[in-house]
Amino acid sequence: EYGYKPRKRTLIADAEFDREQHDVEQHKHQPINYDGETKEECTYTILVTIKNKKSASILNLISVFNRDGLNVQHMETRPTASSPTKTESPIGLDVFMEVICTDKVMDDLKRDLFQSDSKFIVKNIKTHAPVSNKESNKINHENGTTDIIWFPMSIWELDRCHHLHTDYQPDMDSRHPGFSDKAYRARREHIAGVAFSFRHGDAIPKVEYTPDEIKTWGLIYRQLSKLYPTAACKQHIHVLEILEKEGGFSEKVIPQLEDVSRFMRKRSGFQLRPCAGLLSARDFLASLAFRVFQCTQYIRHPSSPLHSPEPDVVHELLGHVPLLSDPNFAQFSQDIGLASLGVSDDDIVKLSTLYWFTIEFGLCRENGQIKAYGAGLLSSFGELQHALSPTPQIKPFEPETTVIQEYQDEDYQQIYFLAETFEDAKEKLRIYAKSLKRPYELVYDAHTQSLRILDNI
Ligand code: HBI
Ligand code: NLE
Ligand code: FE
Repeated sequence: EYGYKPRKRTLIADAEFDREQHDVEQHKHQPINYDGETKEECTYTILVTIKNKKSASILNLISVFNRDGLNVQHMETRPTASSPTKTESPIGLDVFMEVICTDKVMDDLKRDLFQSDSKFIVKNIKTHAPVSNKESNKINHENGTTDIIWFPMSIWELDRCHHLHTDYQPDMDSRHPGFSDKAYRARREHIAGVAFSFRHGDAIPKVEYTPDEIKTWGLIYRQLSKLYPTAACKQHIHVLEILEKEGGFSEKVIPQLEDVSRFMRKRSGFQLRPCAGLLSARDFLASLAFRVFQCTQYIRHPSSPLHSPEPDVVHELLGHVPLLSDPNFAQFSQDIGLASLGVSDDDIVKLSTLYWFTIEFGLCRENGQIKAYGAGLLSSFGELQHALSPTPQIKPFEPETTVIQEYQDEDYQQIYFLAETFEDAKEKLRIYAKSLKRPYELVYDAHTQSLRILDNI
């Protein structure tokens, strides 16, 4: 039995999740004073639209940023999706900047931007500073404009998609089985370090697993292997067989992510990148758009081997990896990722729910029988049996109804969704994705692993 009931990972919390404020890496060392103002420099992300006027050029904008004490780290432009105001001609330029400066310099900059004769529309300024008691960093802009949310345009930019849900870390929640286990917490921190220092293009560093960790892995591996022949979908069984023959999978060793990633790249073009735990849904889904799966590298606490409320290396390697190595399923996963780029927080919640009931807890039909393809089922001995028992309710997978289904992640699911085939699910997702309000029409270019904006908008 597992005793850990994590805080309900509600959909609301996810929607309200502020990406910057949870960036563990960036503001550990930011001193704040009692006004909540950072004395030190911090990082700001700024989104400005340049209106399509003669006097409003990008050089003009840059000159506003050219000031002492302001360091531009990154700058990117894209055509504006919609008309900045109803009377302007439709095409403007969105400029996304990342700058480092103090509060004081930022205040001066804002003033100058707002006073620049409305050549520019300041859409969004956010700080990477910790929670401050300033109301909000968002700018309430003119009617008719919407925030354009930053998203990665290339696989290299996934280095910025690492915002963690800190409340699931073993040192943040007293109900976590590893909370009072100092050695486990230290271990988790060490392995988190690998993820924090990883940059796209690096080989994933090896983790030397301890005999106890390997014991936990072996125990779960043996138990699950008994259920797979009757419970797992054929794609999972097929790839796991190959992983055992060629990929070094066995109950005796925990496979290294770099080796597994190489295997996946060969089979479906998916690859792994190490992450330190549960990420924000937006970051997690965005990486799928580039066929990158953010993968934890630590193993669950030995006190609850047969069900873990959070992802761990067992869940990723036995649950996700076999299916992500299947080309059809890989395409379905990438499609969810592509659908998520730049959409509203509400739509992110819907796509997370869709992800939850398919990639995590999906059931499919096979020769008239019901099988599991969801990774959360395939990595949990307890829930896999539960899902295929007569107890839970089973509904057909239909994006419109699936995305609004409520769920909890404290315990086994009460409801599962049944897909006829991956092909069928993919087609339904494609139609659903079209209905989402998108800032840009995007196409994925597999050669460069980046996105192109279609210029017919
Ligand atoms: N982060 N590392 C990691 N693994 C997940 O499975 C995961 C996540 N963040 C968000 C998330 N899943 C869910 O919100 C999905 O429904 C998208
Ligand atoms: N419950 C799953 C397991 O025990 O492996 C993990 C689910 C992660 C979302
Ligand atoms: Fe998962």
